[in-house]
Amino acid sequence: MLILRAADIAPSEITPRELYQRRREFIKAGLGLAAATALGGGVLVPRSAPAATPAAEPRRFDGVRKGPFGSDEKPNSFKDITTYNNFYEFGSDKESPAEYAQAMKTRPWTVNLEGLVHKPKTLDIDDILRLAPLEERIYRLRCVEAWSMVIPWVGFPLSALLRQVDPLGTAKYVEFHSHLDPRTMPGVRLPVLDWPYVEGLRLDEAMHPLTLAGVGLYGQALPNQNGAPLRVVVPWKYGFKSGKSIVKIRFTDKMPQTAWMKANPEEYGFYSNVNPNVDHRRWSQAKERRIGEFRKRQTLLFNGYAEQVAGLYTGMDLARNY
Ligand SMILES: Nc1nc2c(c(=O)[nH]1)N[C@H]1C(S)=C(S)[C@@H](COP(=O)(O)O)O[C@H]1N2
Ligand SMILES: [Mo]
Repeated sequence: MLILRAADIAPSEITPRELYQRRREFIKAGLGLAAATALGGGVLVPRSAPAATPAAEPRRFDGVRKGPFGSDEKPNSFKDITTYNNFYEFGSDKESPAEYAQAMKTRPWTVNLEGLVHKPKTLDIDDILRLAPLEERIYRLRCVEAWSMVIPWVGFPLSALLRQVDPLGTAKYVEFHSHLDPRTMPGVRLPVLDWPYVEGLRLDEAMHPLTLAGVGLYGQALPNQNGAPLRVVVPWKYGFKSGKSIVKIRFTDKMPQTAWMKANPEEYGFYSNVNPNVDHRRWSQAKERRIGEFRKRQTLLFNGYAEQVAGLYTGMDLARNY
């Protein structure tokens, strides 16, 4: 996900002159563009900017039952999961989201469900939390950058939320729009992506029983840096397909133009199913490093969920539909 150098931004996205001018603004704003390396380069956000408000008492969920499809692997620690994050709106290095996302207000919070549906609705997050029994599901998360974690999510099947608006027969895709607030999100001052962060799934992928509306982890409400108060969790795809802090869900008949596809269509395809045999343009996807380990693990087709999801792609060339 490292499109941080001016040279990496598609020329169609931005002219050199614009970039030069905007770059000067970032420098004035104290947001230098750090040179990126192939992996792990990041935009440095000054440590002084928005004052971190003390984290409110985390909300614990009662009566969370064990859901299906859980991995029996040992989850990463709460600390790893909440301090090593990708949430570019809060800066593109792994530590920034834990600090800056504390300024994001997650109440009141509504989610608009619109587009090709019979009953468009705006739902309050506290009503969404009551739509379906909450489940714990321990899923692997495989980032496109070739690291992985195991996360004990709390959530419910996303299908229960999507059904609220009764999609039309013509709806074939769903778009997920993340919250955008330049006042609390220092990362959006950088032209890394065309904000807001937009992701998308085919409707059948979004309705699949593995796909979660994620609302928590380790038995408590999602920390802001993990996408509070509502995020998507699609465990067989690279992590960037799972948008955080969702405010809008739009049903369409056209394949959505996602933020990463717009930024670099050669590197980030619409499907982005985890696949050890289809390399990223700039690195192999055959192996991954589990956060907290040194040795490399083999990456599994569909991140180990082939039994559940391979049928969604019958007859499709996975190298072409990357
Ligand atoms: N809105 C938004 N959603 C996002 C991202 C982001 O930068 N912005 N990063 C994605 C990437 S690349 C990954 S790997 C996962 C990371 O989720 P985690 O920090 O909860 O582990 O969130 C995804 N969702
Ligand atoms: Mo990622």
